[in-house]
Amino acid sequence: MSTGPNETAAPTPERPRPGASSASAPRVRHLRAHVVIVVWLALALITATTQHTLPVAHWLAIHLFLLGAVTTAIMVWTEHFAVAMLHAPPPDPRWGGVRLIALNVSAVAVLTGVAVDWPVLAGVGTLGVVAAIIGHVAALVRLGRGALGGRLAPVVGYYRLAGVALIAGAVLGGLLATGALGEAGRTGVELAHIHVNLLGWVGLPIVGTLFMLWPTVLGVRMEDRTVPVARRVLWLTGLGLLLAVPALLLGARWPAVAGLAVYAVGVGWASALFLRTVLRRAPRSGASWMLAAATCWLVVGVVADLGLMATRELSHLDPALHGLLPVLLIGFVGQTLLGALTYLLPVVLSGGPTDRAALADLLDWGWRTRLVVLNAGVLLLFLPLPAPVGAVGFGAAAAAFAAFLGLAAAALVRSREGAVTGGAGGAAAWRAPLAGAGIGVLLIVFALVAAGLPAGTTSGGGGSGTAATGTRTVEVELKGMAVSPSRIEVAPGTVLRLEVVNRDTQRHDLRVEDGPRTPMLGEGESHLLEVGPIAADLEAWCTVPGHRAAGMSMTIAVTGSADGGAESEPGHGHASPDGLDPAAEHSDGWEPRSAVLPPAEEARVHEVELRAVEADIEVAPGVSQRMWTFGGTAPGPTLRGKVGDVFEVTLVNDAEMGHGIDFHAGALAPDEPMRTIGPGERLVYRFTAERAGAWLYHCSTPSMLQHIGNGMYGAVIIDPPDLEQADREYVLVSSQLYLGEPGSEGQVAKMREGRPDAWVFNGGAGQYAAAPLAARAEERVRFWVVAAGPSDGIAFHIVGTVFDSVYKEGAHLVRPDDPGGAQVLDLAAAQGGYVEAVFPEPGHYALVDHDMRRAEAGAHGIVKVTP
Ligand SMILES: [Cu+2]
Repeated sequence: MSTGPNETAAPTPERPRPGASSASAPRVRHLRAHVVIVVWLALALITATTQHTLPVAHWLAIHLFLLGAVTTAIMVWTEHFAVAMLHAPPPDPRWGGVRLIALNVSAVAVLTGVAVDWPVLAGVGTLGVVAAIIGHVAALVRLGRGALGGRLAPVVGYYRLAGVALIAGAVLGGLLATGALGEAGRTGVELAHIHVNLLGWVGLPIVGTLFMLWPTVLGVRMEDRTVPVARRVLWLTGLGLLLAVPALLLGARWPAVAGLAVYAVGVGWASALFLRTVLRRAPRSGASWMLAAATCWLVVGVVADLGLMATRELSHLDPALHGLLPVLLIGFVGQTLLGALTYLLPVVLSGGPTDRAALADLLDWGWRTRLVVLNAGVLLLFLPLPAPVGAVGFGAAAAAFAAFLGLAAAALVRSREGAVTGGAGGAAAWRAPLAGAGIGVLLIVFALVAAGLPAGTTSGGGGSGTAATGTRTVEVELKGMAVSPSRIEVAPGTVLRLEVVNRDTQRHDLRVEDGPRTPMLGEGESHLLEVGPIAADLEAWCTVPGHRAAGMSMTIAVTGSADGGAESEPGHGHASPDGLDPAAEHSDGWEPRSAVLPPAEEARVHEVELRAVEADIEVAPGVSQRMWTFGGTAPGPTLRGKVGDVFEVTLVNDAEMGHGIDFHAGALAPDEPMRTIGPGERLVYRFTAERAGAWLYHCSTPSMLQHIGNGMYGAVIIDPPDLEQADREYVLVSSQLYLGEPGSEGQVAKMREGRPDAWVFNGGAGQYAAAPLAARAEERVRFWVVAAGPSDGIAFHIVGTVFDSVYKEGAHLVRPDDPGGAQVLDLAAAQGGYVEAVFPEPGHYALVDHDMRRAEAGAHGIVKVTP
């Protein structure tokens, strides 16, 4: 085999052959493709910098870049390099053109479909992308058949595998974009989609190509070991993805970590080879510096991704991963594109050596400044700095990109003129379609921009009178249990679109009366809601239970309509169910909640799992109520330990809305452990109980009035170090009971106005009257009491006793050897403590809340004392 220059240098240009038209044909194809790439890049840049005015700007910017620009570039260049490395005859250019057009048209369909929320179009576009890539992979496989096969033929394996990755990635993306998935599997699919596309479709061809391109750009011979290393890296990265992507899809964290680690080893191996190459000759050109910096960002990105995945639950990975996107998208992918095009555009676009040097000079203009600005920008975006610094970083990176785009556009114009004056027969013929395509893409995007602008203004005709035929787009924010604006006034007939953004950490949606609704939106997610022409007043609200009652609603009012303020709200007025009778009979099979408090376990670390679930519970004799609970009971389980013990509580959300948890017994920064987690998610809450007391724990999700009022509370008992042994210990958690559909207007109104249906101990009205607590005469009995609220405290008293020991909120107020005694343990909402009594003789001692309204409405029980 020959070891001529083509084996070590880039398998580059179609050399100028005699006959102008045949010489220019590939050049014209490249020119055309790169105009499209530059247009995509420009659109991505525009979208990224107008984030706040577009409904799905974040998504759109990323996909204009990756699906538009990068995918087109990869398709063009992998085919070009495959031909060179396989020493294969060039494939039929017509089919190549068809694939590129199919890809671009499909990409436009996907982007438009998502932007205007037309899932069918997005779905069809996805199928088009998949078809184009299948064609591309098939072409790469066909190229290999009967080709001579150069030394670097293994690199083509990267391209084929990348194509397969994109097919998988596009199918997953299509499922996400069309909303074909429910909420349940979304996280896994999203993570798999991101990884297979970024590390597979984009990462593999870049790493593969660098084996050849890196020494070429540096102008040195390839390392001897390049080919075996390239083979092994392909195996490692391929196997890594094959393990990581399905694992992410299934939510299996550790196999995913293992897969990513294998991928990282592959990248590390390749980088070590690149490093050896660069040690022989330092980079001098802009292209080589950009490729070097890009490779560094790849390593940073993969290692950081691996670290994140190893240290947090998959369900919490997504927000953290977004912090990595600038590194991978701008630092790695974008910069690789810039570096590669800086080197390659002159090679494929020039008509001769002089021309080539001139183009190279043009593209190299100001590269040092651009390099520094771009990478400084990525660094600012990557480091955990305050938001304004990140914005500066983004501005810097965007400026560097814009500068390159300007140069690339100039290069394309220049070589187009060269191609035309050079007498290429086909040149004039493609100008019109190319211009048409460019203008078409621009028009689509301007339409998107126009559609998405938060107009607040009515466009269109019909300015006179009350009738309007215009479209109006209004930005709507969901935040802090409110929809803002809470009222929109429109002229009759106005076509209304709501751009709904969730600015809350909790998930919300917005449903328009008799109209469309958004999916559940996570923090920062947005959705464009087409409400259509407005003929009459409408309400819109969040459908998460309780949120509408808490105030998450808005009115869409038609101006001039005859609503004289006599609004009748459906459901308002016919409020609470009938009052309950604490003296009635419990239903068959009813069991009281045990009040017995077992001693603390010896273990110093207490591992507890609490599952947030909804349950129907008999809360008063014969009355069943839907409750929101920790662990299926209200109150949730009582935890007990000693001072210094560590509690590691795993909260699993098995309910259908978000919940969180807050333990008063330990001090820590609330931000992470008290956050709201969505359905299916889990979080670990670890605290050290540094101080003794009877503490409350409760759900931390707004509206806490509703979450506590519906049952999400419990007690944590931390024994004081000198705690004497008692003969018996009981725990009583007091709370208010609100009957009715949880979160309904009627129920929430009662909570707000402080009109409970009952006051209860351990969740049941009168339950210890029906099933008395046991004690023996002369025994010392300790009663731990925690006032859970949500709003009322308690005046705890036991009829017929005197408390000789009172411990309230961390302090012993009365001790047995004190001369004084106590009649009541008074606790405000969320306070706790204990009292001790020695029952002098057998009998029935009533335990009550000595606020008699409450005692008579459920907060009473009996201690039955036997000889
Ligand atoms: Cu909750």
